[in-house]
Amino acid sequence: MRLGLKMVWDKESLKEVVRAKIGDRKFIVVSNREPYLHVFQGDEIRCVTPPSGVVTALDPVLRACGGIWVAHGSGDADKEVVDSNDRVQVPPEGPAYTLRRVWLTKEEEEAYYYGFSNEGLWPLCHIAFVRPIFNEADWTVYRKVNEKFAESVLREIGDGAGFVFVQDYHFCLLSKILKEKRPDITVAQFWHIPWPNREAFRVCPWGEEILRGLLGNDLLCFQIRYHCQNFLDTIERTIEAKIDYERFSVIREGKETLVRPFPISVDFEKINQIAQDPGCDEEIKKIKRILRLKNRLVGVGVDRIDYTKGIVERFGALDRFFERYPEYLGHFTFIQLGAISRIRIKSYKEWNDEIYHLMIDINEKYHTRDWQPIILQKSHFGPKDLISYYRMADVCIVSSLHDGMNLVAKEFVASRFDNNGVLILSRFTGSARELIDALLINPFATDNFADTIKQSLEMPAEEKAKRMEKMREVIKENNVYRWAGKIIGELKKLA
Ligand code: GDG
Repeated sequence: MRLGLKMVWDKESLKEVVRAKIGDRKFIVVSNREPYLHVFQGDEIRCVTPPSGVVTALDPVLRACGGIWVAHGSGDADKEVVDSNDRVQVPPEGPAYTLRRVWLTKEEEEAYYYGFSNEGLWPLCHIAFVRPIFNEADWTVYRKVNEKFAESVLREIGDGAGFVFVQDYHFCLLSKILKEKRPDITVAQFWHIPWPNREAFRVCPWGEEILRGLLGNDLLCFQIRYHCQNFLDTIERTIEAKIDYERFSVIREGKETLVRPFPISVDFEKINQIAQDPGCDEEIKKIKRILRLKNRLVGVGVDRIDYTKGIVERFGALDRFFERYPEYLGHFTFIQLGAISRIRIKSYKEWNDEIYHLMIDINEKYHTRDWQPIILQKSHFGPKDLISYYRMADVCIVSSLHDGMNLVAKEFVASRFDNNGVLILSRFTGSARELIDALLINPFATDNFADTIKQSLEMPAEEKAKRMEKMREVIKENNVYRWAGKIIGELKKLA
């Protein structure tokens, strides 16, 4: 589809690119989190989608171009629905690609996922002031799990040619293992979270091995150029390798790894369509009735409950806002949708408790007979429900302390076909580089944050529309199909 002179990527154009560039090679995506989990509900088996930015972005790509997605089978009914090769066709309502499940023991999940990945690498890469924990036993299992995934991927490729697209920080060693066994396949990896500067990275005891593992890739992608630069800088100071700053690549033992920024995105058209469905209007009415919102102004936040998302800072700013501008008491309600995440990790549990108690304190301070300032909903929402909340909001607040991209900001913009609603967006997200018409904030600057909430609620309709229109143009053009198409185009040059 063309928009003026600019090409707008969609499912069809991505399909064409995949056909032309990948041909009959197998297309394999690897991530820790699976796009569909099967879970028991009483005697029935239900299929659910997890709250994950990686899944949000990759599922439309796989639906468009088919292929195999290798991931950890973590649903309690996952084993019930796979074939003898641990495969199941998804999505259930219209199968478009193969999900190949890898089984991990409880101990493996504990050490590789909760341990090294999420207590070590996650805080290491986010400047969120949570100390990374590096445990030798976790690292040993992490390595083993990377080998385990490599076996599954190699089995899926068989003797043929293949493109493997690895996702995220759970697989720092996977690409190297794959290339050692099959130098002929092309391997790329997308790092969804930030890459820290070299001073932060050097505290990791296995930093060198991690860097050597990542240099197994033919193409290594980050969200923004700044993370690429941090990566190259880390390589330069840590291991023996040649860096070509012109080509933005690393050469080590004769092998080149290209390092490139590719800002990830969402399926703009799909979200835009769902938002216009009359079912959404019905849903909004229902939510307003159940939450007794009447005709009050509404703010919305949607996050996995994670300390990097700045929810405590957001609640702090709301407190300051009501303190400074009491005329809004009873007239503005903030709804926080928070999907529980990684709750087995101590810092996550503590954060959950802190958020809950903070909400209670703020509500106690300001509530009236029929109104409370913050409503916290911790249940899991389907994509349609989320879009109804986005559409209902006068303001959506994204206040991450550090975030690779943040897809919630882009989803909100894609939902607002009415050109209404204001986005308050943390400067410390990758999205802030593209969405410059949002109201950009520093989530640590509470007074300014509180004033920005007021500004958002008082913004003239004309200015809101102008800002939203511009942001929608950006996301419409830079959608997730373009993201995938560009990466596949780059890979083809290397194959
Ligand atoms: C990483 C990086 C980067 C939320 N609650 C529910 C739900 N969600 C969905 C949202 C959104 C996704 O989860 C979260 O997206 P984020 O971008 O905030 O991502 P992270 O999970 O932190 O992921 C991040 C991303 O990778 C992609 O590269 O943007 O920077 O940290 O899509 O709508 N989804 C469902 N139910 C919920 O209750 N189904």
